[in-house]
Amino acid sequence: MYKINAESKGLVSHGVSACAGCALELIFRNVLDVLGEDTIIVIPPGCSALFSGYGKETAVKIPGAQMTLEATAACCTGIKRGLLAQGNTHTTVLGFAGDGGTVDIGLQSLSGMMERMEKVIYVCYDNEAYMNTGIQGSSSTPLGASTTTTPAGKPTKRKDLVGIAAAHDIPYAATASVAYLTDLRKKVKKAKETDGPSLLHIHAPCPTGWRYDPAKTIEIARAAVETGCWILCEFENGKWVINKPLKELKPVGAYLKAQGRFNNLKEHDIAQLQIQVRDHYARFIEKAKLN
Ligand SMILES: Cc1ncc(C[n+]2csc(CCOP(=O)(O)OP(=O)(O)O)c2C)c(N)n1
Ligand code: SF4
Ligand SMILES: [Mg+2]
Repeated sequence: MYKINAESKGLVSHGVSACAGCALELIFRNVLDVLGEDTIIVIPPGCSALFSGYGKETAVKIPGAQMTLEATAACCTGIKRGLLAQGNTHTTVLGFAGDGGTVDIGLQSLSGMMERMEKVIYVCYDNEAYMNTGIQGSSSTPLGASTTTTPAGKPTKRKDLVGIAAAHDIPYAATASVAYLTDLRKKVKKAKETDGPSLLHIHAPCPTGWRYDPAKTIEIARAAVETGCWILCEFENGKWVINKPLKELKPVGAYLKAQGRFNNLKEHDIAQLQIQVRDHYARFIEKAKLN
């Protein structure tokens, strides 16, 4: 039997094993708080798996399974189909995976789940690297960021996960940020009410891997949005919406310089990144206008 700390409030106990200042913890608590206890969670290896408990202890007060890194979405499908076979249409099935387990290793099973239009909520908390195994670069690591596999800075851009979900024409996909918790919680609620697959891509600043002061997690998350490095958007029933359209983006320099993983960037690299972020944002606005 797993032991849980039943005295703590909410569906996640206190005293979890995440690092100080970890955004994943905030995401985990808020997502479960909105979804409620009639939820089954599937977690692959990664920081969220250790967060949820190890050995004979768990921090999470709902049923769940730890899956392989490849198969979160496939496992969610199996659980959902099993519930439906029992006549249970009310229990929410939630996949909760990191960026590596989503945009790289679990992408095939996620694609299959979306193509089959399974009624599953899939949350990718994105700390922009394989943190749990020693900060290796993933295909969600942004251009220029130093990781243990890209020590001189990642030479390529990141994948666009919400764009990939939209290409499957699922009914609801969105990005979110811990700096905008009301918006995040509203999106989780929408995902719960969606009749079909929904995907939430949530920015998860990680003081350990990004090398910044753990007290600054919300500041860093907000700066990512204000500079256009993380765009808050929704793809709902075929239409794109930018949630906080910005007339002017803040310069990326302060955001990058606050994080040790960008220490290797020279001023001309930052200038190049600035152009790339502005271009990406402008293209996104054009895409939303095409609705
Ligand atoms: C197929 C496979 N490759 C590698 C691993 C080893 N592994 C376990 S956790 C992990 C990191 C996962 O990274 P991410 O999904 O981004 O989650 P994070 O640790 O950043 O929270 C890796 C590579 C594995 N379990 N399975
Ligand atoms: S390594 Fe990063 S994501 Fe993982 S628990 Fe620590 S702060 Fe959170
Ligand atoms: Mg990760």
